[in-house]
Amino acid sequence: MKRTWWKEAVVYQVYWRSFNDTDSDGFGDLQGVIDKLDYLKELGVDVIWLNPCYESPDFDNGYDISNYYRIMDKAGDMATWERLLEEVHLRGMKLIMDLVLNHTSHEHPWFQESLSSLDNPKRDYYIWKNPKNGGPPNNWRSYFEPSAWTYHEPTGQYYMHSFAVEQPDLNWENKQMRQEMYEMMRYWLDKGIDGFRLDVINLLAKQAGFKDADEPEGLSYLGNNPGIHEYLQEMNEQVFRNYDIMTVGEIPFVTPEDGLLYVGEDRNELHTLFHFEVADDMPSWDMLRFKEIQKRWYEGLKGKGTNSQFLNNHDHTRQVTRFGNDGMYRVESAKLLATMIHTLPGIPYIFQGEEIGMTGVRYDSIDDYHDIAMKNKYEEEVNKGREPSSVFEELLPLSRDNSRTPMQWADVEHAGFTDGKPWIKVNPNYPSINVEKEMNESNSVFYFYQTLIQLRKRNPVMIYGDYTDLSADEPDLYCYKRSFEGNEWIVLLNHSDAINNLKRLDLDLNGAELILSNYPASESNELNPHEARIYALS
Ligand code: TEU
Repeated sequence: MKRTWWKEAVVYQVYWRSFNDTDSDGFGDLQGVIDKLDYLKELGVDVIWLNPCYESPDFDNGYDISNYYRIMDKAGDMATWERLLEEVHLRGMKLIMDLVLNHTSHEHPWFQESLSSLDNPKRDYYIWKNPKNGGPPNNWRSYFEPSAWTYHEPTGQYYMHSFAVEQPDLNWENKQMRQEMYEMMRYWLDKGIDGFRLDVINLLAKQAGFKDADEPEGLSYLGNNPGIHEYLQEMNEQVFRNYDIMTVGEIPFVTPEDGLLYVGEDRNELHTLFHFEVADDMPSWDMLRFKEIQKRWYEGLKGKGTNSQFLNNHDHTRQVTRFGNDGMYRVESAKLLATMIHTLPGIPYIFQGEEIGMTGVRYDSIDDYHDIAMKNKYEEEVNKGREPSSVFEELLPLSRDNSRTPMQWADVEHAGFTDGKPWIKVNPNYPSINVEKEMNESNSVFYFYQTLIQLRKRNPVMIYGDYTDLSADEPDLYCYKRSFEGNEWIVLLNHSDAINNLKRLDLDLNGAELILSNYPASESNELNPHEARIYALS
């Protein structure tokens, strides 16, 4: 496969509202990101993915945009954003913007106009349908609500929303609307950004006929519908192909076969994608299933398209809590997961705080949570007459707020995130888990990430290497080979609280050089709990 800068990149996701607050309003801001760019440079990442910071009433933390051309007050202003871009570039890094094209905010002027009458030209920018038997047009659920439809009394129709009521879906069949979107995308690209993370991009095309779903709970009818590839090819032709950028599509419900249609190098659509077979579909760690997913995606995209590797973003519980051990082996486990993500085929992503081994949270009351997905689900279940405390308990482990707590900079008030009152409570473990502490310990998770990133710069085998699983049936051990132009690496992972013996794997490590380990270097056949090793064979 052709070498490109974005295949070689390590991406760091900045959830700015929880990153660093400089104006004491309790929300992180763009100036706060600027102030921490040297920290990110020291970590060594190449690309920053900035969560949406456009004008928004913030029902879904910026994923409900009311003006694509302005910066949200909480984040700052356009001049600060421009300085951010400049400062990122000055440090030799790149910036990709998170863009939501499937829906807008209900406060977007297009939607406001769309509400005004059946024949307003903006009516067709959204998806409006007549009632069916006095109720919604079909039985579709939305991600955040029991129905994907909301009735608008004055005009007597329902509008569709794949997410919250405040996030009406756009009608991509409308050519005029598509052109306005492409123009807006060129506006940002002409400012010099280096690409986009495209929110739920596979949801743009809706199922023809809007028929009832057999399994409304599954939601998969919302995505990958006929017409999506025509839209993306048009977007590529009118926007992407004219810039040297990186595009990563968020694509739930996708198989490797379909994934290739989005990111195949001969397809002229997107560069890479996030699939959710792990983050959304695998509630807790399942090694055999994880290996099967890796194998299927590797084989599906091999030589033709580029995958992405991540275990959580701002929508999921932090990886060391959900998939590792955030108790007695937190440090080892955080390093093991990092080793895995950075050595499997695909572009590695780091979600802010992961590089210091931040963990999920558990607050006492639903009032401490802000996540609209969790809040709406709580209300829905409680309204069914269920016991509130058991609903709460059920929703805690996967609340999206688990990853949204403020970045832990130091053992000072509010973890050094803000001088004000943080919009969401700081994880109480900040005195022991924070950046300052990590920077003062040579064995820290931070320096382990730094080493992994440096290794990637010098060893194309981590990027372009073929992948072979050498441990398919092992429930705790994961061992694989990467090989590229005569270089062979072996990665050994013991994803378990127990010691595991390597002998079971029948490996020949004679003469192999130990490149990296999260324990003191050892030739032992016994792998310690959560031990990770990388060997070079040649
Ligand atoms: O998420 C899409 C989405 O809802 C899922 O793929 C996600 O993994 C799920 O919420 C897990 O609970 C994107 C954004 O990342 C998310 O923050 C937004 O709320 C959503 O789109 C709507 O724009």
